[in-house]
Amino acid sequence: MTDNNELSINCLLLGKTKSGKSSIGNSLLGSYEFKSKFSPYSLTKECQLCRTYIPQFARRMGKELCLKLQVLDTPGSSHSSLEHEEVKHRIKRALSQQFSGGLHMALLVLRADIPFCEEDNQYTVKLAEELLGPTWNDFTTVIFTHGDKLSETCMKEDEYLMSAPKKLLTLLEKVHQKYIFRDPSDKSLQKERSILTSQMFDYVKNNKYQSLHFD
Ligand SMILES: Nc1nc2c(ncn2[C@@H]2O[C@H](COP(=O)(O)OP(=O)(O)OP(=O)(O)O)[C@@H](O)[C@H]2O)c(=O)[nH]1
Ligand SMILES: [Mg+2]
Repeated sequence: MTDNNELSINCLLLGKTKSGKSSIGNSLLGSYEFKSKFSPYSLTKECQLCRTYIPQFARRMGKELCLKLQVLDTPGSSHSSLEHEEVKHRIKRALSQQFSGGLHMALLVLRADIPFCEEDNQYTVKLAEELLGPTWNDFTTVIFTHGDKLSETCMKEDEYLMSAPKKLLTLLEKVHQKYIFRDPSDKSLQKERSILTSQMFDYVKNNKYQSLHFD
């Protein structure tokens, strides 16, 4: 996790197609690296790794630490042209090829504006379990996209969660209440990156900087 004056987070984006994975990836990187747009089909077909360095991310014992952030974008579950097994196979292969240094966090991307239905998301959660193994929940953080719809309706995050389906609350319990609401409105990519990375870093620290390794 810490190498000289460098911290590192290796992050995997997982979620249903059109949940906003590539868009979050771009915010994390602070630049438009991944293709992301409205479309009636699944846009991302291949896994793609991009990295960025964020200087002066933190300080330790008077020294400034830079964050090396690596983000793996992936094809989504319920893909419009790939079978579930093929999606899984592509992500599995990319994990072992790209994250030889281990994975610190998987971001499980859910749309805040679509009611959580277990049946609909079963492949997404299953994918996390299948790819990350029995401790998947220690390494997984739920990230809600379209959080801007909450501010549009003046709904607070805790109000949203209080009225959320039990299945969603059970999932959040499983991942030890690690969740982030994303609200990209009125923010530059850089500003959003700074908010997201600091929340992610807290979760990685709370998980004792552990990382998962793949064959
Ligand atoms: N308003 C709003 N739009 C979002 C948000 N996140 C993503 N979008 C939009 O949703 C659309 C799909 O986002 P993508 O990032 O392409 O989603 P994806 O999960 O990568 O989709 P595929 O690769 O096609 O499976 C794009 O038009 C994004 O701009 C969000 O938090 N708020
Ligand atoms: Mg995509």
